[in-house]
Amino acid sequence: MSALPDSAVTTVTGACPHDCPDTCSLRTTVINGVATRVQGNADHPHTGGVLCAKVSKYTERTYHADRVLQPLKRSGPKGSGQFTPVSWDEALGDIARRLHTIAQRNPEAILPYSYAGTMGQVQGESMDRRFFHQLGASLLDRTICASAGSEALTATYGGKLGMRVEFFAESQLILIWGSNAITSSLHFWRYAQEAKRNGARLVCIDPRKSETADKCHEHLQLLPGTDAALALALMHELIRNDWLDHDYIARHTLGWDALKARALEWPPARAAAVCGLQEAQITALARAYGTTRPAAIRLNYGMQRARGGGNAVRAIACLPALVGAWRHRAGGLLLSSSGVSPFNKAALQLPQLLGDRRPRTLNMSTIGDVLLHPGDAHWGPQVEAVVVYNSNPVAVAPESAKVAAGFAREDLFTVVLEHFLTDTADHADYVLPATTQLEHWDIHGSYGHTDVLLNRPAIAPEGQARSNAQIFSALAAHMARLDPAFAAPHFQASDEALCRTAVAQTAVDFDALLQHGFARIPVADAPFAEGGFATPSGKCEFDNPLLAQRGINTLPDYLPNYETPTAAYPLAMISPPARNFLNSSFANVASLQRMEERPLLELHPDDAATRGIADGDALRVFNARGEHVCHASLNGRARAGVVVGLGLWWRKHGANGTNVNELTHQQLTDIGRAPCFYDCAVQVERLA
Ligand SMILES: Nc1nc2c(c(=O)[nH]1)N[C@H]1C(S)=C(S)[C@@H](COP(=O)(O)OP(=O)(O)OC[C@H]3O[C@@H](n4cnc5c(=O)[nH]c(N)nc54)[C@H](O)[C@@H]3O)O[C@H]1N2
Ligand SMILES: Nc1nc2c(c(=O)[nH]1)N[C@H]1C(S)=C(S)[C@@H](COP(=O)(O)OP(=O)(O)OC[C@H]3O[C@@H](n4cnc5c(=O)[nH]c(N)nc54)[C@H](O)[C@@H]3O)O[C@H]1N2
Ligand code: SF4
Ligand SMILES: [Mo]
Repeated sequence: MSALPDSAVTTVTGACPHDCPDTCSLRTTVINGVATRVQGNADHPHTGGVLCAKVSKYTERTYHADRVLQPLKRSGPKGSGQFTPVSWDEALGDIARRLHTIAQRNPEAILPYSYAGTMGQVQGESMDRRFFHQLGASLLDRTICASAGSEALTATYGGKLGMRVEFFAESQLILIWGSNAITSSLHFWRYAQEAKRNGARLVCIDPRKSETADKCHEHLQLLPGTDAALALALMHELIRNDWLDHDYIARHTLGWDALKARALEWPPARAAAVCGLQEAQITALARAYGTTRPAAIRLNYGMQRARGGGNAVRAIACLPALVGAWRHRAGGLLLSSSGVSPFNKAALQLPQLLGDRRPRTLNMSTIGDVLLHPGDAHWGPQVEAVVVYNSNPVAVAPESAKVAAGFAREDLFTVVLEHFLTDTADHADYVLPATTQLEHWDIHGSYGHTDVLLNRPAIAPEGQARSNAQIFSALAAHMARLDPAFAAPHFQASDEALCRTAVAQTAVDFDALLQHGFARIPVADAPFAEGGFATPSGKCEFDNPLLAQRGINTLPDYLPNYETPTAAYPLAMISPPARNFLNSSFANVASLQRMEERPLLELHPDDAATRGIADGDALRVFNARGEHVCHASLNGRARAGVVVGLGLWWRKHGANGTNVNELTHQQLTDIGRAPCFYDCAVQVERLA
């Protein structure tokens, strides 16, 4: 390395694009145009120079031998993953003609499908939206992850806002509720560790004895989907012992009398029976929460993936107001901070291109049913074309047998923008090679902290890869030959110009971003210390009258899971993230795959023993929807009655060509129309 001239070695500041609350600032070392190392930026306080194992391996992913580096056209049967390379012109020309033909009949027969493969404003939600708005395609309800919790939080506080993550370091009690922080929000965990060193107590509330539970002082290992019952019993104890901040309740909350009456129906013994906990665990937690200041709750989305997930978030979100925790900057709750995002989304996405058209909205969480729907007068036309980017629905969406059957439809025209031949890309008619974060511009907010980050390209695009925004821009240029509306200048904006548009007329200074890579958004230290909730009443809405209009109970309640155990399917299955994957991303990176070994199902030793299953045995986990073959892990993390299939492997990695989503269903949460990944009953059998 010392032989190289200094000028050939550069360090480029970027941002981690992944769906992770931490949104780290990256420093990429580039030698002679090749990225050799990706590290955490020590100058960015939340990153603190530290990255997770996954993104530390980013060069392995970027230079992976399996990267798709040129446009591919299907050459075998649908779903076979057989392709031949074609030129960009041939691919985009044909795609434009196909989409135009469908749009002339009815543009709603075209469906964009994207999620958070990158969370960037430009590569995630800019030129693509302009393109589909101009086309008049069906709109997508992006519910697959967080909409139950987000809508529930908004119904209670008025927006996605909460404690600033750095102040958890000053808390004296932290409830880590439905989150395996060591896996999924490592940089929050660093603040929690600091608090622990300063004497704070850490309590984990999770059906799995996670890596995080191992490191907390207490662990309440409740049954999946029972969090609302626990929260109501905590309220019961706060009331009975008068551990309440009466002044805060009187001035800053709405519906206290009704909530109080509801909570008094939940003595700890009742909740203990529902949650599968000891009564004493609940009363001890209530005492700690009622008598420790400042007390903070780190809620995460793991606890809202069940039928009552929205109500559970509402119940938990009431707790800080009851004890006046919000008065202190190190007290309160954090689920998501994305409400402070300053971006000018309308300027990026140009919804006015829809004109007076009002296309239908289809829910991404039921993509299986959506693709299999024949279409009718009420529902609208059958989906004839789907354009997928930043997502791998065949692996990540629930009830994957139906999702795969939908994507396998011979008459469906499918375009997938990807880095790799994922399970979804295997079903494409065209696969278009997309750049990775090291190869393109982007700009990022965060849902875990409150900074804005700029991502500069560190290297030139690999092969013929183009960024998502450039691909939609080039596709628009081909469409313009068939429909002049696509010739408008807003389809030719560069990625860097789109980054500038994102923060134009906001408090964020683009030149400062260019210089430092990140900028702080001004936010109050203790956002609700004096009330000031963004709800219509300006109060924390325990009782929210507007929910009634949507057919939702106005007061938080416990709703049992859709799938409570039965004789045929006696085990509850949850499928939270594996530490070394990010959803289904990284599941094909060899060094990370080795760390996760193979698809596993964690079982309690008693549940294994009654089935004659030993550690490492091959097994089938099944229900009426399908079966998944994997191996038993008796690592002590599962509680009796609950099995854990850590996700998300690709289907094609599975011994029988499936992953855990073969077992999940498409019913939706109480609030937010989201999937119920962790509300799923199964049976398990040793494989002969
Ligand atoms: N390494 C890694 N990091 C990730 C991800 C990843 O795949 N891998 N995914 C990212 C994404 S997309 C998201 S949305 C975030 C958030 O990710 P989350 O979905 O919040 O995932 P975790 O933080 O792992 O927390 C899930 C925890 O909730 C527990 N849980 C399951 N059911 C229940 C329940 O009913 N009640 C309670 N109290 N707990 C329950 C699980 O056992 C698990 O330990 O993480 C992001 N970070
Ligand atoms: N059983 C079960 N299922 C789950 C979950 C669970 O806990 N259990 N978690 C759910 C959650 S929280 C979420 S958020 C979803 C996530 O589901 P997805 O959003 O689909 O996330 P990934 O599986 O990471 O797939 C993202 C894909 O985008 C691609 N990609 C990344 N960057 C770019 C880019 O710049 N351009 C293009 N064109 N492609 C790019 C990646 O290569 C990857 O294949 O999964 C959900 N599914
Ligand atoms: S995935 Fe999360 S922890 Fe890892 S580098 Fe990205 S933002 Fe940081
Ligand atoms: Mo997610």
